[in-house]
Amino acid sequence: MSKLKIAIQKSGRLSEKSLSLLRECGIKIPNGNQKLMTVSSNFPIEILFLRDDDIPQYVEQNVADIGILGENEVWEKNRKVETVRKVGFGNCRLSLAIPKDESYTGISYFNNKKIATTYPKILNDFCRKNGLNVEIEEISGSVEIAPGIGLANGIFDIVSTGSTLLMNGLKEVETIAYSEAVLIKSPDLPEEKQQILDQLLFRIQSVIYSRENKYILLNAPNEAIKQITALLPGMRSPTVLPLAEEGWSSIHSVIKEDDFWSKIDQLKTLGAQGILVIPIEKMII
Ligand code: PRT
Ligand code: ZN
Repeated sequence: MSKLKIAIQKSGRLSEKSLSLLRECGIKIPNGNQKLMTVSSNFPIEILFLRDDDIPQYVEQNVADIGILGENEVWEKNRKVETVRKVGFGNCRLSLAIPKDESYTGISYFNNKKIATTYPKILNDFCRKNGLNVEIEEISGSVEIAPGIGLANGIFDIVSTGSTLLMNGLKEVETIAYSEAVLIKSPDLPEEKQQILDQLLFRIQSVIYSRENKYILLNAPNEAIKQITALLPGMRSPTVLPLAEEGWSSIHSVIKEDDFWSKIDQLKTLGAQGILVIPIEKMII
């Protein structure tokens, strides 16, 4: 039986999370990612550990069938690959930054300026779309030091917390794109491999649902059931079970983690007590 070959980052920000996602999908992967390649013992998949920059090319050339990498690399490399879905981590933005003491006058500030970046294609596309005449200085790392050493007037780079910019005396002035880790595939995946990918995608979906949602249990007076049900619609509708104490029920449902804190006060006002919020291991809708 053929195996699906997945390329993930060998060592870097996305490595651990890519491996954890596969493991949470129930895929057993031997420890130690120092090797170039490893095979799962319980799912027809081979894992290739590569530099993230190389993943689009390898997927285009069918060295790997699928890959997980930052969408920014997909845009930059512009290879013939299909983006299948986001995988729930690696969020960042691609921004223009300039020395903090410069006064920023809007995007035309960059006209006839030099910008250092490791993402020349994304930057060039942006400049062309906005009619900017910019000199792009491509460098392979430590972009944030470029203005300080006189290599460029500004930089175009990935930002997440913003502390790298701050530490280098820079300020973020334009956000050009938001990126996160995605799963890509080769556009000509054989049917057999597509079937394995479909199984994997089904598992990824259930892992992502379970990360985003929590199981919630609470006790409430019967007269509040209707309003609480409206607040906690759950997957179909909540389970309502009578408590031994007359006039009270236990309500079980599923809630989005992000919604929980905004709904908690309303639940308490409606008389909810003994609220428990429990992680969900897997969730299939
Ligand atoms: O060796 P390899 O080529 O595989 O790795 P790499 O060094 O190219 O990539 P790596 O591991 O740094 O990042 C992999 C992917 O993670 C990127 O392509 C992005 O999609 C995503 N990602 C998410 C980030 C960041 N957040 C991030 N903060 N990639 C890089 N950074 C860097 C950024 O370049 C800057 O130097 O972190 C610094 C900014 O961080 P803050 O928090 O100070 O703003
Ligand atoms: Zn890289």
